[in-house]
Amino acid sequence: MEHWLTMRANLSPGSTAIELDNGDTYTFLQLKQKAERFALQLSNVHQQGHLAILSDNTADMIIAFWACTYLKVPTVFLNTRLTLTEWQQQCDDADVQLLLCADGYIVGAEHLQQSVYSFSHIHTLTPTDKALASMIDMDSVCSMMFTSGTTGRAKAVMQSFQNHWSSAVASALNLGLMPTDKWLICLPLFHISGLSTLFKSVIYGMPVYLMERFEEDKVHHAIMEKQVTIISVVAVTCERLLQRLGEANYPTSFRCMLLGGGPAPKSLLEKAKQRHVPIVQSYGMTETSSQIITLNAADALRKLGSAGKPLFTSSLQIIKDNREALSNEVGEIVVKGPMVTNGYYQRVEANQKAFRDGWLYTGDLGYLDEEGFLFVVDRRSDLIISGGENIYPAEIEDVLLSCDGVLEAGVTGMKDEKWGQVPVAFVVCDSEQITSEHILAYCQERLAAFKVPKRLMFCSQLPRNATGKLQRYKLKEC
Ligand code: S0N
Ligand code: AMP
Ligand code: MG
Ligand code: MG
Ligand code: MG
Repeated sequence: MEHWLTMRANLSPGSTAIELDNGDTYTFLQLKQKAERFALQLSNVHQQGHLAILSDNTADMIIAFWACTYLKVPTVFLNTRLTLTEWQQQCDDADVQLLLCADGYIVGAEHLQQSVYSFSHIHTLTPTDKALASMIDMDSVCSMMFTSGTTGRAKAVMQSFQNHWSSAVASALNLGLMPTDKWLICLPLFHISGLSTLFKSVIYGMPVYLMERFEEDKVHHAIMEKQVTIISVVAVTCERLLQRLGEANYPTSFRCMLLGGGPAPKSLLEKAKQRHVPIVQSYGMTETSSQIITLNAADALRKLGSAGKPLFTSSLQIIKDNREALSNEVGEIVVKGPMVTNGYYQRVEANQKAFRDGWLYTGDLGYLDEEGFLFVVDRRSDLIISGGENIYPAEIEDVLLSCDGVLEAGVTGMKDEKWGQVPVAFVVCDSEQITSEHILAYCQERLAAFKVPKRLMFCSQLPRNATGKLQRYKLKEC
């Protein structure tokens, strides 16, 4: 296929591709020209290998990403909330050779072993005369993002152009496409929730309204005043927007608030219903290149609480004891479709476990009602989701165990008003001298702030089964 951005710049050169909240705009032609120029500048310092981007949502980040596609280089997206140790691990795991970052992150990122350049530095380089890609190889890897998967530490999910294409098309076949559509991005572009909107923009010829990060006042203002028609949210940001909305109503042109990334509390859905907020519930993950199951607007109220039905071209099964579950019987959610990843980068064992006969075993639990609507009842084993960010207990336990004096550690999620869930830790220590301040400070140096346990409990032993395996679900009884 011809390069999507090139094709779009030919078809709709003067249409808006990006609108920023400071009023700046870029047309598709400008975006293509800037991406091509950036690619040629970048080719001075990038010869081969994967390239990582570390940035909040900016136009430069979008330009740098499309530039990578013109160089046929897979982009590894790093979460800005992580620590240097975590970035280093992910860069190493994903074989990153070079990292590009927003100017604000250069001071931290400079300590990485990879070559590191700010976007501003690349802008100062003289473009080379390298030949840029005119075509897209649909089967090649376009992007990589880390997620915890069902078990173990973070793994890089490889998303191909085919995956992104299929996701964007399947979404449009469900939500429809209006000439007036403008999709607001306030979720991070380093998550698929944000990134997927960039493909929709170029494939549909639709403007995105880009925010550097989520701020409820600015998002509220944009929905009220800037003719935004669609926004993607997680439960926490949805809640904050509904608070901000108060007794008011959004304009009728605002047609979809796509909610995903974790469980949606029934109370939140009820509140949205009262305020006539057009919530569209969905289920999806990094591995499915965004939503794969979505509740269409027509069923939204009738099936409140359901994540919906598979998008066109995808399939869904509930598997229990190696057979398809009956209606209303809970089992593992298993999905298939052209938007599903081919696997985790260099993780043979994890791939064997997650993919069987072309189906992705998600590790999440759910059931289908008589009409085939999915209800998600529990997430993948042990996964904690805090404000849409994944926290895998084993990762925190490893850090705790590496702290001098900590003999045993167990981490579990606890319900939290603000974040949905937060991690709490239980430790067994070899002396009473060791303080929780010391242990938490140790964690802060090594873990993103949202992963640092909100509470630390000292115990004399942890719940284990006969073979000595930690029983995390029993931790709360400690
Ligand atoms: C919720 C967000 C916006 C909170 O960030 P905020 O308010 O900007 O916080 P900061 O100012 O950065 O920090 C203030 C303090 O809060 C702590 N903190 C920040 N985030 C969290 C968090 N998540 N949990 C706990 N604490 C947090 C900071 O550490 C700081 O603390 P102190 O002051 O102590 O230092 C932000 O977290 C956010 O953007 N979350 C959403 C991330 C996301 O997009 N997740 C989805 C991932 N999943 C997918 O992408 C697959 C599903 C999917 O594709 C999808 C999902 C949603 C919608 C649509 C789709 C789709 O299918 O298209
Ligand atoms: P991520 O790992 O960041 O890609 O997030 C995907 C995970 O979020 C899924 O595997 C689920 O555990 C969870 N999730 C996504 N959508 C829903 C939903 N509608 N209800 C409950 N959990 C969800
Ligand atoms: Mg360096
Ligand atoms: Mg994740
Ligand atoms: Mg903030």
